Amino acid sequence: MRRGSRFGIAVALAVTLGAVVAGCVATQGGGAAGSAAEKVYVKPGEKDAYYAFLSGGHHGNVYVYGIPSCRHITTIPVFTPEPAVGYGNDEESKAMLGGYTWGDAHHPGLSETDGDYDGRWLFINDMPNARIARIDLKDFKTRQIYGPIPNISAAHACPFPTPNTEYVFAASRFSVPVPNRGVKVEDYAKDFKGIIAGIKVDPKSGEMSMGFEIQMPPFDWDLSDAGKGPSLGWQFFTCYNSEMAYDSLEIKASQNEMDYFAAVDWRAAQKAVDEGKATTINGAPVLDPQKVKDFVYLIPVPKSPHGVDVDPSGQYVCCSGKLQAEVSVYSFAKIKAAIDAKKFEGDKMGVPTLKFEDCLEAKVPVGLGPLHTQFDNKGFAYTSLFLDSQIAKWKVGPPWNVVDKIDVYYSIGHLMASEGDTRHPTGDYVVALDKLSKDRYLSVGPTHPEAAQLIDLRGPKMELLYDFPTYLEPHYAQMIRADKLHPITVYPLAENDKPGAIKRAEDARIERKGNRVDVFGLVVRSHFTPDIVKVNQGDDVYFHWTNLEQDDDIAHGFGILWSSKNMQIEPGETKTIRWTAEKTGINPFYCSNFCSALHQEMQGYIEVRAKGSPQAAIVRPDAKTIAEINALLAAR
Ligand code: RUQ
Ligand code: CUA
Repeated sequence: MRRGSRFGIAVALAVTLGAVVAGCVATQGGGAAGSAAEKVYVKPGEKDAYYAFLSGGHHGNVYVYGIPSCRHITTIPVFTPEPAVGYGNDEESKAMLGGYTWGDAHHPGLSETDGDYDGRWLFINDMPNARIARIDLKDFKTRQIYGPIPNISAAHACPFPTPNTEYVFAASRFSVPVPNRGVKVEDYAKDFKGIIAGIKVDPKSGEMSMGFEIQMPPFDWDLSDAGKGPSLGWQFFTCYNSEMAYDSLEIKASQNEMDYFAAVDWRAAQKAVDEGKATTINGAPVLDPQKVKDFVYLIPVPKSPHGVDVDPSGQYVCCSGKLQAEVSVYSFAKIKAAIDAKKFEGDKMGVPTLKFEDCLEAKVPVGLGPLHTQFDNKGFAYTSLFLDSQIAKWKVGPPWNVVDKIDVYYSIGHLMASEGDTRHPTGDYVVALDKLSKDRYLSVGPTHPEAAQLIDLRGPKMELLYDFPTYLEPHYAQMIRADKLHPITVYPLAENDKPGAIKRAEDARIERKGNRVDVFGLVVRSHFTPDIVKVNQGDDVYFHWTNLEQDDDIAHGFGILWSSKNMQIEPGETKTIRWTAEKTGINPFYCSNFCSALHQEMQGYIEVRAKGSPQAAIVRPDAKTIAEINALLAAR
């Protein structure tokens, strides 16, 4: 009902605005001059100023876009198998997925140094299975999936790296018994627990490992952000359902005037764990605030908060109550003073609660349904308004007023500003990540694509530049200056130390032990060595293909007919895939990735003989084949 009329107004407004805008933007001056079309146009052969990483939601992946062109550049497989490149098909990525074929990815988190994106890694959460992945931005590949994190049920407030990427975090969206065991749902308040986890990140390799866990009241822990500047060393987490309802949450969890955000002193938490003050539960060191003190506090927030966002200076913590028309801005100095003076109102399961009035700095009347806030370089904040379908721009600091609003289409969730989570946002763009798109695109049936909208922040007023649809379902996204990333073009062969790697034609071979067959092979334009593989029915065949190319973009594929086995092998890379010879007969394979004029000729045969047929323990290519391959390599 409400939404219908809202759309009606929005459409009418858009039409009017459209007429006005069409008449005036062309005359706007300054660095951001030109029509909206000119501002998003990136000429053929030119490149975008920013990389944007959009979470793929329940698609489990990360989408990479160029901004301002809004061109989709690639999709990085993370929590979900991707047959085109063989992600989840080759043995290494299959092991990394750990048997899961689904994830729900919400929050990309770029690694930071000194509070600015450093372009090394991108972390992202899989909420339901409480996992965090690390993507290496040297090659845009998922390199680690950490988890399921013990005791965490649905890592929504995750990963939100600290300013020097010391930690990424996870907090339980659904509380459950910890350790999980046979209890009654009705005993929720007594037996269920929330957990906040601090996951350490190795400063050199990015490898994640368990740091600490904190037992929290069984609220629904929702979102997080890292302190910086004066609040460096603290991590903040919002929650809803401080009512501790376990059914009909949409009603019962909206009763209290105030819920909370937690402030965690992560250095103190880690120290307590290092001093042996934690209890090990399911392999994780868990701190119980009823026993261990002085590292976690609760601060009241009105009306079912969602986003928590720390401003670039690190002085202010901005929380949005979904059912409120205001952003509550807290002063970290005030929070710290109240903690130091031990001015507590009480406690929740051992976690001291501070007083709202002691910590609040300002209330900003942004509009209905505030969710998330991002920042620019001119002292303004931008808050998404789900119910109003708008973005409100407001002044961080007195008089804490709203200075501009823009309509978005429709129902905005997160928003992403250029370098918007750092100490130095660039203030160029914000992208609205709308939950609905309704009438914005050619219809493709009942489910519409998601709508992302590029908005220019460079002028005095926000200006909508471009709409672009995305596949399901971006939640959060981050945008980093393109000149901070330096992806590799090939994997240097000299550094390839994979166990299955071979680098010379002479080393190509087929080895057999019992019914395990290992094929150590080479791919190079336009040949598989070996291209005839003879095995017996029932053999377990491990193909280890090394791509000897050292030219960028010359990837080869390896696809086996009548199977789900396909993968891509990039220049200089070795990948292993396992295939079982189920039936006797001839089984072709081919290069599935277009690589050369003779790509179509790049194929081979697996001859599957009857069980027990005599086979040599090792088969090598003959001298003639080696000479031919060496000629190919020389011509490469
Ligand atoms: S959430 S629409 Cu999953 Cu980050 Cu706020
Ligand atoms: Cu190799 Cu196509």
